[in-house]
Amino acid sequence: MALRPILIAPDPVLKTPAEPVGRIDDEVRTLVADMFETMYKAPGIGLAAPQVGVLRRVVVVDVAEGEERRPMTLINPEIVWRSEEMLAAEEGCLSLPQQFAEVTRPGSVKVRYRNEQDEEVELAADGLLARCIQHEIDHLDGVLFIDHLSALRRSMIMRKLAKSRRGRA
Ligand code: K1U
Ligand code: ZN
Repeated sequence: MALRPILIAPDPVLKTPAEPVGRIDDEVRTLVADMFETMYKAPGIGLAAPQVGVLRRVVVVDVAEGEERRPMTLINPEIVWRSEEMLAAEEGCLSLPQQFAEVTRPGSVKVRYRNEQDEEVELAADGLLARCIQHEIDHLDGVLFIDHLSALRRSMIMRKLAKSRRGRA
C-alpha cells in the first residue's frame, strides 16, 4: 500500500471524465488499497481515482463515525434513482483544501456498482452516504462541488485557493 499525492484544483485532470474499469485485476486492487490509505490519512470520507491522477471509474468511501471503519469500494458506479427531495448541506473536497460551501443535491439515491469481488451491488443511500457518493461520482465525470454553485461563488473559492497557495509558496 502507498500514499498517493492528491491533485489540487485547477489541475486539468480533475476536469476530465474517467474511463470505466474492465477487468478487476491486481492493478485495480492496488489502486483501491492506495486510495483507502490516502483517504484515511488526509483525512476524508471519500476519494475518487481522478483525485490521485488516475482516470478510471473507481471510488472509495467510508462515512462511519468513531473508531470502527466501514470501507466501501464502488467500481463503475451509476446512480439509477434520485429522490425528488433536494437537500442542502456543507461540503468540502480534498482537491479544494480548506474550502467549504453549501451544495443542494437529491437527499436519497440508489447506486449500482461493482465491488472488489466483481459482484454487482445495488445500494439505497441517504444522509451523508448519499451526499458523499454523489460528490465522488461527480469527480468521475470531471465535476467539482463548486460547479454546483453560482459563477460568483465559484470564482471566489478559486481566488481564495490561489491566494492560500501563494501564501504557502
Ligand atoms: O472527494 C473528496 O474530495 C473527499 C471529500 C468528500 C465529501 C465531503 C463532504 C461532503 C461530501 C463529500 C471529503 O472527505 S472532505 C473532508 C471531510 O469531509 C471530512 C474529513 C474528516 C472527517 C469528516 C469529514
Ligand atoms: Zn471532492
